[in-house]
Amino acid sequence: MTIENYFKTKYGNLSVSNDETQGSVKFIHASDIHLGAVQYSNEHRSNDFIQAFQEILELAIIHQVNFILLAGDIFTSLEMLPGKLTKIVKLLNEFIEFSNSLILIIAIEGNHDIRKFSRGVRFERRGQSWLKLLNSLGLIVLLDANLEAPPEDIFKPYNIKTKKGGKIQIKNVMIYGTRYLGEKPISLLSKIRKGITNNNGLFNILMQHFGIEGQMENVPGVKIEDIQHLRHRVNYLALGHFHKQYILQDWIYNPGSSEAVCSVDFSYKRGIFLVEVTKKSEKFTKLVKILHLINRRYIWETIKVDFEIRAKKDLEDYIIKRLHSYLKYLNHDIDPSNPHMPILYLILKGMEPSKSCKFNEKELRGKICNIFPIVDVKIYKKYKTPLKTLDNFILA
Ligand SMILES: [Mn+2]
Repeated sequence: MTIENYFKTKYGNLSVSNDETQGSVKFIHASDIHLGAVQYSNEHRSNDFIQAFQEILELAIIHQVNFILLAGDIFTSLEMLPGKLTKIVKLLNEFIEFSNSLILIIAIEGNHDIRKFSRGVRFERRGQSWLKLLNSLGLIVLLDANLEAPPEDIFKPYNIKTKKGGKIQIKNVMIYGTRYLGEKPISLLSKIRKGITNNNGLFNILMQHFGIEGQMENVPGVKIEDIQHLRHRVNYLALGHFHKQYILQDWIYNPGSSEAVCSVDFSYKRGIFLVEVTKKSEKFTKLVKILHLINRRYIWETIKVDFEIRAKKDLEDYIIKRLHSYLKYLNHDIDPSNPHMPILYLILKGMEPSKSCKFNEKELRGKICNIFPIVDVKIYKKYKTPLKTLDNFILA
């Protein structure tokens, strides 16, 4: 993962060139990479998110795309260790060098890019993000619009010198983008429509960070009927926000998160889109392919405790004995940085063990990771509440 000159070492024979004779435009659409996520405070798990980003950059080289779209939540919060950011900056520098600056990375801010939780308090000072830093270093193109301006000035062309703007044209594709507009962006979306030039002979992409209502249970989103007015001006709505992948009405695209940010994400269809846009006799056609990323493997196991255990050590021994039989198929000869080494979700069921069995979860996780080729364990206790015995009634 921290190999020097990663792209050169791996793809030295491949050269990225700007083939002007090619009539089509190719791009990758990814979102919700959540760089900086420290899942279960595990170092290997936190590297998985950078690894997923590296894989997106690799796929851009392999497929020789013209640009990469990152539709928000590229970072998981403003809290980021310098070592992690150094890795990301180094990766971007190497990518730019290897691709001869021919593959632009175009991004917008998501809700996570601007959020910081410090000692449980939300960080309120607006306007800062790691994406702004990467943009000022010239490593990415960060788009944002001025929604207070008259329609013709809402989206100014991105200026390479000032590093500001709300739209950028690459061949015959125009990409528009804004910052995160909140959970209810409806009124702002009609302003956005006015800022998008219609019938310009270009393929219009709009990048936004919001979800469509109904695509994820119990998660608020924008009603699909409320964005139909954009359809006449936008050929491809590049969304981010919901970690579950969906494609709607052949113009709304949400790739899902690149890695699983929480345990439920593992069950969602997720990945990135590889899109090819071709113009033939004044009409655009697009071909959208779903690419899957090599994510961290995961396994769920359930252990039922159906007899009375009185000592902590007995409970731990029992769990480890059961895991020996469940996990014997796992390969012990792989390194934890290898995403094939799984994360274990362990459910404990059955009778609730007595108070004397209360184990230190961190300690048990450590023990399990030492014995088995497991990168981390997350333990869920789903015990039955003990039945009231006749004695309880008498004492009560
Ligand atoms: Mn997200």
